[in-house]
Amino acid sequence: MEQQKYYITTPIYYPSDKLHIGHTYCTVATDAFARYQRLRGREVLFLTGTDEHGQKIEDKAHEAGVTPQAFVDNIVTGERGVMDLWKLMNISNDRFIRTTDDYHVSAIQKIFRKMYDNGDIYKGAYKGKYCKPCESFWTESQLVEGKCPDCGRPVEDAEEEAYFFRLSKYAKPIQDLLENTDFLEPRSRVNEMVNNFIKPGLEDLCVSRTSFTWGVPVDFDPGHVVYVWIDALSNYITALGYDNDKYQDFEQFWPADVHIVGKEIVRFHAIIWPAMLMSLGLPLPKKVYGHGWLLFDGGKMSKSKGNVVDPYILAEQFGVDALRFFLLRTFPFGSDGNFSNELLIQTINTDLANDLGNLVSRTTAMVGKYFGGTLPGGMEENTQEVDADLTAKAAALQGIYAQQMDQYAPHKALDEVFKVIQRANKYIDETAPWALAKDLQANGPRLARVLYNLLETTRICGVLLTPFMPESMEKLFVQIGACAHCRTWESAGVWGSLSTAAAVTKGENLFPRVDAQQALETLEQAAEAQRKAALPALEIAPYTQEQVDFDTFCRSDLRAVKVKDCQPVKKSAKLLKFTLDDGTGTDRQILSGIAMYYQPEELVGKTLVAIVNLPPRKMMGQESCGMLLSAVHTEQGEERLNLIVLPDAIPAGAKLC
Ligand code: ME8
Repeated sequence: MEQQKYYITTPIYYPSDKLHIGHTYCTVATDAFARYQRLRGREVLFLTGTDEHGQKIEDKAHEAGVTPQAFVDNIVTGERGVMDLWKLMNISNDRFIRTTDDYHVSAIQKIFRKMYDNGDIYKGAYKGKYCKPCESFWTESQLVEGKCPDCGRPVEDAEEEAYFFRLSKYAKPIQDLLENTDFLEPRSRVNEMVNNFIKPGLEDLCVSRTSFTWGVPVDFDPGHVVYVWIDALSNYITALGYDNDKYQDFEQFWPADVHIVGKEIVRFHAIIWPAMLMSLGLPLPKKVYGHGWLLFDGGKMSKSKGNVVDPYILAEQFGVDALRFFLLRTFPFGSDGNFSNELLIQTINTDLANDLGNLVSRTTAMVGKYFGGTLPGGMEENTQEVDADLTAKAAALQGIYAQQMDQYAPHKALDEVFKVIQRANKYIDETAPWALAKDLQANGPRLARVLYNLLETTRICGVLLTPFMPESMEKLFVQIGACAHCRTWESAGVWGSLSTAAAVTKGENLFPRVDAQQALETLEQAAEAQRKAALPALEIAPYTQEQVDFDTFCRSDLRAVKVKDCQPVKKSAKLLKFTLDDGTGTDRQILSGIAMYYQPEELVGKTLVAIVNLPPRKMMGQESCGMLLSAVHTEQGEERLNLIVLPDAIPAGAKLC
């Protein structure tokens, strides 16, 4: 067994909003790699966490009226927060770091000081644009039409004291690292880094801020907080115990085997991070892998576009394993991919329900039906060409799969597994076990062989699918009677590991077929409910700026009126027809658009307020003489109307002023 330490990380997530399916993609992929390495017998440390400092979080907390710490606590540890999501998705991280953890904060101060002491961090001036009324510094690119993005007023050139990191000093070694090693993959990202960032000239990096306070204070100059990327990138070593006593694994696990990151943050991981490590005199990670994005309608998912896909809704609807599988089966890991619910359903139905699900249910059902759940002794040898083809493909699968997984190509590894699953389904058609079963006396040994070959192929595929669908493969192993040894990596490379006397049971259907139309409707309803819940709880109409003079206002004749009768108006969903006592002795008829909010009979006898000197007008062919007053507001996106109801003691006709 290969015994080797293996350290793998995801990016640490910004808890500025709830996480979406794009974040889930990255974490599920890293989890599958971590589980794959564990399966191979390596001692794995899998780290994930949250990156909780910075101006964006400070601003969001301010908007929400809470402290930044309370804000991030809610998103990280609160209900349906980051930690809940990883638990739901069966993420097997060994450690979770929060950059607000005390041990990390003090380690960052030490790291910053080390780079200052060795001359790689120096004090300089940050040139930018300043908005005096807002007391805010902006960079050129943050301005909106050259003006302050907050208040829209003109800005002026200004300088702010700041610390800088000598990134320029490391340009050459980093270019070497990128061009002459396989540090960064996929390879296409190397050209992007070198051409877009290194060749135009690497400038020193501003690594402290004084314009906000939610960050790690520079301990020898407390007005400054450490730039959030210096703070965030260092998580990969502080979480092992570098410059702190919380953990003691740095010597054992550093350098990392791989940092899995999204393509937009490759720049930080492939340029700034190695430069920081060089400055600290530490070994570099062995690899940075920059995966692609999940797109939605061709664009990036973002809250502002309102196209974020909630992993909770999908996992509840389709199951965690089906969702994990879909993400890694469908999209080539290094490239962008277009997410859609239709594609998700199609993948579940084709690969999981049809191919894998059918193979398992047909095979286990036949072992039960023909042999009562255990194959008889004395099965025939593999004699036919179809046997040789299936067994050779299944036995060779592990090697091909490993090659793909080692190259961070889970979609290709899964493709290989499914080729074998499809081969096995074809083998059922070719060998026609139901025909053999017609004469068990004569064909029993051959039938047992056929079914064993199917069970064994299923087992091998099951072992290799474990990193992707851990829970479902546990169930599969129980159904085919696989012992503990038959679930190991070693056994997946050896044809014939499953005992011929394994106890087979046809259990629950592992992957039920999804009714596409029904599922899409349910998803739409869930998304709609979520959109509504995200709307402001209560909204009132904006106040009218234009003033009305007193005399004009007083010309409106407002009276108390008593409801004598109230009826729905034919063919109108909105209108109710009121017969009112307005104190004149003659009934007044008013039509009002409130049928959605009241039953007519509940209004009879109530004292309401009407404007009585509006010119009469016709509505649905009936005359309306005046208007009833209501209070209007919006609740969860829906307009609400409440009639103004006066105390009963007020007589009909009383004037309101
Ligand atoms: O970048 N498809 O955090 P983050 C695929 N805090 N991946 C996506 C995605 C999508 N639609 N949307 C986001 C940060 N991601 C920093 C990291 S590490 C020291 C600090 C991925 O929460 C994104 O590419 O904005 C990134 O790898 C990860 O989610 C975290 O993004």
